[in-house]
Amino acid sequence: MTKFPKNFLWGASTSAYQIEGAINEGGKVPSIMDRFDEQPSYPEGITGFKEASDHYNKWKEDVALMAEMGFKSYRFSISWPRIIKNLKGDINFEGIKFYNDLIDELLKYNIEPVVTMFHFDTPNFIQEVGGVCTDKFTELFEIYSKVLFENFGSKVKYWLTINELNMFVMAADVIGVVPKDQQLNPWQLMHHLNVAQAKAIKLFRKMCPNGKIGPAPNIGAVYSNSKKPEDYTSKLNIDMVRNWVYLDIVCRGEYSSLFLNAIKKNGLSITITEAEKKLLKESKPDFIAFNYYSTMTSQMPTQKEVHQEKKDQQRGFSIPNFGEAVKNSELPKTEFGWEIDPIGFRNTLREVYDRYQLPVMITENGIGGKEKLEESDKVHDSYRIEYYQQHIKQMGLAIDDGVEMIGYMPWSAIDLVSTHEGISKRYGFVYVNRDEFDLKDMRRIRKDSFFWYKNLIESNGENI
Ligand code: BGP
Repeated sequence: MTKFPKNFLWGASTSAYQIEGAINEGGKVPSIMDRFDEQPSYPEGITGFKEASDHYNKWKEDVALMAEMGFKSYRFSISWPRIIKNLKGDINFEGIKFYNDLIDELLKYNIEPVVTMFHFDTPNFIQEVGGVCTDKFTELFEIYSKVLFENFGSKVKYWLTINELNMFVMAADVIGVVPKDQQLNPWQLMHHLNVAQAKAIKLFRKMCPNGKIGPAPNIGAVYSNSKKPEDYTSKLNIDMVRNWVYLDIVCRGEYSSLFLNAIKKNGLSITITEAEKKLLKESKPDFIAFNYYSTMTSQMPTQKEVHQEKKDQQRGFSIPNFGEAVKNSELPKTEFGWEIDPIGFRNTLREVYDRYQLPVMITENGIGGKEKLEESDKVHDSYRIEYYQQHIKQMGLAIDDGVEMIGYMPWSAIDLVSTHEGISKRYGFVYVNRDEFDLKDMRRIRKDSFFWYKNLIESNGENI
């Protein structure tokens, strides 16, 4: 049985726009997520983010529940549109107070705050000038970063730059991070985000010399679908564009020549200035945080056309002479069709650590499912307990293998609204009593997994 490190950060994760609600309260300005559900592409019969889990008003109760579970850490995002009011960078002090109070409350219970600076919710005033696809974005992100470090830098030790930077490339339309009608070169967009991230890291070194900062992409090992050598080539290709390009740039400070050649073959390129090259070289992280849900399996496509399944983050795609993501017949699936691969978790941890030799923090991992509130306020989510048991065991094996780990913050601390599948796709240890459109009383209810996780944390991972 693995011995987890003494100060291992057991906890869980959320993001502002998926949990807070109160989109017009406390001086918050609109974000692209506030009205995402009104876009024609948003699925019907699914709630948006206007009320979410009303954490903006219930945060104290929520933190008390985290403390009751024994959390050592809590990963949440700060809402940019709650902090900055306009292009001039005017500060909303009510927003600053909200997060200061939240952080103080966490520290009161000895819960380490782990802050994501940007989790999908671009303020509308930035979208109006082109959003994440422009140079302006990188400037504005630096201004915002300065405000964050100035106001919270002395209390928050662990910082995450941009949540799932790779999903801006791979699933922008599904998650709603880039409006559907906006034309873009996905790799140039990625580059803007990478430059924004580098600017934040550079500033952090100056302003918070005692803190730690890292990226937070979504990473998952890629398997070859067969013993055919060409399928292995496709695995290498997909690994490069699904995983490594996002970590190479921040950990090594440059794009690999294989990656640049690969996009060139598809008629694309990235414009990189000399100043950016220098900046990227000098902005390295202290650790790697990543979100893990599943692995991907790949083969060399036989068909000649690019095709992409529109479903979600786990979507299939096929690029001629490059790679095709296919279903893995060895793996079971969640109710929402995501492949479940606990051993893949160990494999991914090993690959990430071996490649970059930096401590690792897991900032998401979890299973979404439909749940029923039973009599006397019970929620029997044994499938979630089983999912966590399997993944935590494999994480333990990765630690035994030699992977240096800081903490585990699965998704999510309490129920919240999924990126595009509503509140019925629940992830939390705590049930929030609302339906897609009936807000009921938003009561918080401890699920079976709540008690299981509490016990696990108390024993530092031994009582699994
Ligand atoms: C990640 C995001 C989260 C979260 C999670 C689950 O991609 O960082 O914001 O929502 O996936 O995905 P979903 O909500 O689509 O089920």
